[in-house]
Amino acid sequence: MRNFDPRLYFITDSTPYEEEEFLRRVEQGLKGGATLLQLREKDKSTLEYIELAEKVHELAKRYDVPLIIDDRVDVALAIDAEGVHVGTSDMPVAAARRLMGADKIVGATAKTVERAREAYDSGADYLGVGAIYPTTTKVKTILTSTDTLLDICRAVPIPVNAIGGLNRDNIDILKGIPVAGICVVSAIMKAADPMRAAAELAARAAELCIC
Ligand code: TZP
Ligand code: MG
Repeated sequence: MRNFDPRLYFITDSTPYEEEEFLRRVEQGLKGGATLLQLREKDKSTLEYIELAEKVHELAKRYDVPLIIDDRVDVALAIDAEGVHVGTSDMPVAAARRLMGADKIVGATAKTVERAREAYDSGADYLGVGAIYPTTTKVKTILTSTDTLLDICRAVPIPVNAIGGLNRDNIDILKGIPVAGICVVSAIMKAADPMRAAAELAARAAELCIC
């Protein structure tokens, strides 16, 4: 697995934007200090997903930030992305690891200690845990308590990131919980100034997170 810094994990959502504006916002997030980037597309054809992923990968490489593809191992392999993220109803972690190989990053969603242990045992490099707060991003999720988040952090030796409704005004809820980083969509993607939002979050995450 290649090295990665999970501190500020920026997950994209292209839904409301023309491609040019979407790519501009992604670049602003990278410029502001996102340390890890995920392309997350739910409604694109395979061809559209690959074409967008290639463009986003070019940007990410310019900022030396690893690109993770949500859900689609085939898309990740097709563009030689640095990794893939699998959710609870996506491909099993062990299969994703087999297909991606040992050198790529495989991330998984976990909402319980049991799932976290299973994902770790199956070869996951990091976990996303949440939703910590209700989210406006399109996702099938349930709220995860900070107690469960803490239990998961203690249960596995890989980085654990908190996700869901997090922004600069509410991430203090993570104080005292040994998360490796935060994952955000809206807090950067929908910000009036995505670069500034990312910079503020990066600074807050650096204070809060244990990497
Ligand atoms: N998984 C759990 S919550 C979520 C995902 C993909 C969306 C997070 O988006 P936002 O806008 O940061 O709440
Ligand atoms: Mg998924």
